[in-house]
Amino acid sequence: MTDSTEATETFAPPPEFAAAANVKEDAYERGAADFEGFWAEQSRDLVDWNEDFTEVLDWSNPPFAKWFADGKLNVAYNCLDRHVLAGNGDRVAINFEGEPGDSRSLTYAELLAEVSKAANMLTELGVEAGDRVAIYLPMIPEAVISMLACARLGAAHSVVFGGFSADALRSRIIDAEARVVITADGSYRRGKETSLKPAVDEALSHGDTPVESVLVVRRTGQDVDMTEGRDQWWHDTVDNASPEHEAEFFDAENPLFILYTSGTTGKPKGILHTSGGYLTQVLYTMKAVFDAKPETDVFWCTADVGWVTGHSYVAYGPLAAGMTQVIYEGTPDTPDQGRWWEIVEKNKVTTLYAAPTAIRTFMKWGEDIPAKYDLTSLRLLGSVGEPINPEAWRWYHRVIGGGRCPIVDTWWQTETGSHMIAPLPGVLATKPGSAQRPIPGISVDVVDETGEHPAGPEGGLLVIRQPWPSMLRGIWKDPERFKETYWSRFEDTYFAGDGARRDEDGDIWFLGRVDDVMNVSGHRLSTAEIESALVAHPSVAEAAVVGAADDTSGQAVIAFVIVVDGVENSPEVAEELRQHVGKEIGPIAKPKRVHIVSELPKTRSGKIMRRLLKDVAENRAVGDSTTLADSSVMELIEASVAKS
Ligand code: 6R9
Repeated sequence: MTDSTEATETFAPPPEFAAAANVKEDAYERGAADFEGFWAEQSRDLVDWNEDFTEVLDWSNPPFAKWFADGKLNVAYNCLDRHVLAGNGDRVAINFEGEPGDSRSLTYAELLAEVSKAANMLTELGVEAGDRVAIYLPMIPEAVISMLACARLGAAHSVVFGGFSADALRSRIIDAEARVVITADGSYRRGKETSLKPAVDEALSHGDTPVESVLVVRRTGQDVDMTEGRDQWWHDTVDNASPEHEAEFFDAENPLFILYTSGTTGKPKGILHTSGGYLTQVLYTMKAVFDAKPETDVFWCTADVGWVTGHSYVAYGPLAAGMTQVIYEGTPDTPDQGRWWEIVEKNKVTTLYAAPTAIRTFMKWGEDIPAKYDLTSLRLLGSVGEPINPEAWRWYHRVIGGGRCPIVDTWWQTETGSHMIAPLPGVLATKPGSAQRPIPGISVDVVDETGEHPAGPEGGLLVIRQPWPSMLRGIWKDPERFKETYWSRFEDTYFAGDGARRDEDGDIWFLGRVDDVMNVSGHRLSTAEIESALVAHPSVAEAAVVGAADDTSGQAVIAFVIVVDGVENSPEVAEELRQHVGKEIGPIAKPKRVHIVSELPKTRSGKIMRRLLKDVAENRAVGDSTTLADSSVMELIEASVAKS
């Protein structure tokens, strides 16, 4: 079978980029020779430890790892105080762009003062080291300020994405036993005011949460109900608190945050991350993968703080690295489809980190939109969240990166805490569609179903062989589920749940979640591969493929496709696309049905929820869609499928 995703062409880093890169080829060897020694060295180099550690890794009770356990540090101190003490207090930490066009800049000294005030206020509310605080905020500076204030106090935050429902918020508050909720009246999205506070009121209305206090940031000024004795305005309390706060130092394994992530089924898992190891690998990947140059770079990670990418590469990574970063509140098409590029031009962004789904949307809108802006400040591009199809990769490289910016396709998970597989941009010639190699100090394999043999050329399962510093320390309050989900399939080996294969150069290509691998008449087909073939057709803007139960073939390939403007929704077009896939990949991959739809169901982190499409394809009632960015999408899809 031919492979439509394979790209023979590679892109060597520009010589100046390679020469100036922070990390060179020798890092791979050093990481492989002695991974514990390697990570100890990175940690001492990149993290300010208040007390040095004597033991690097304690793996005496797998899968429960401890890294740098007897060291002491404060994560917020590493993000703030140390930069101010080093004389960089005047450097801009955050350039905030509000959706309506307002903007706000915070230097490191100002951010330290804001975080100190918030820490003092949380202390007044009784928050102590070891407690949990729920954060339900839009993408405004107070989200980062709140996270860092918790870290400063040694309290763990549980950020709940602002697009989640009151129910989702309530169950997460209860599971984490949060005492305080930090929220806002609302925010601006798509040119409109959205509200958040009513969802908090509803979540707390059952009286079954341990929440004692709610802090409310005023963002839009809309009317909100304030419950006496429970709710207080941020501007009445935090703003009046003292801007002085002395950081205490905590154990390396002190919990930093819990972040809930939905499994394919069942209740969301509270992924637990701790401090010293997490910060070490987040900082190392800032340096190695993002080639962070804090004096000159302007970093923009477009992810929401409600997602792990917003934790590691908005709240912690860029700040711990002392960089200037951009935070944007709203949607890419407000007030028009050039908004992102206007932000890049205005802020002279050097490093842009985004999801493939956003790139494909921009492709659909057309390259004349970014062409109107000066994007020459960009020097490095990143991709995260799902496999980036080679078409989108090339477009990103050419249209956004002007052909001169390396692209780092970064594979990682909420569970891994930071990048695991990604090219070092100054070292490897990058390959459209491949995340390529584990970063130095990380050891992965692609194995067959038994776990005993390397997978063949058709691919297999991705596993991680050794513990890594930013690995999850468990599932909150559920050690059994932690073992069962990740460590039971293969002994002492982390099972990631992703399908992958290696090409002849040893480079890794992701094939989607294992649950997205289809089996049609005994042939293994990847959803990602067929989607890539569809997206490569000039009529297609976006595609999602699922395997639906089929009497004859076991599973049948069903495709949901968004066509580009000007192409009509007709049986002829659907048939042409079927034939196209057959031609590109092989007749076996030809979708049984192609549904042309106007939207695809996506989470706010940009992942297509194939599970829901599968429900449609198998004529079932659509399952839980509460994590969708826009829950009305499923009705639109069901309606267009019914018509076709
Ligand atoms: C960071 C993040 C994790 C899952 C992961 C995989 C998919 C993420 C990817 C990628 C291929 C990449 N994924 N990045 N697949 N190439 N560069 O996305 O965390 O929300 O926990 O999702 O996302 O399937 O297992 P999370």
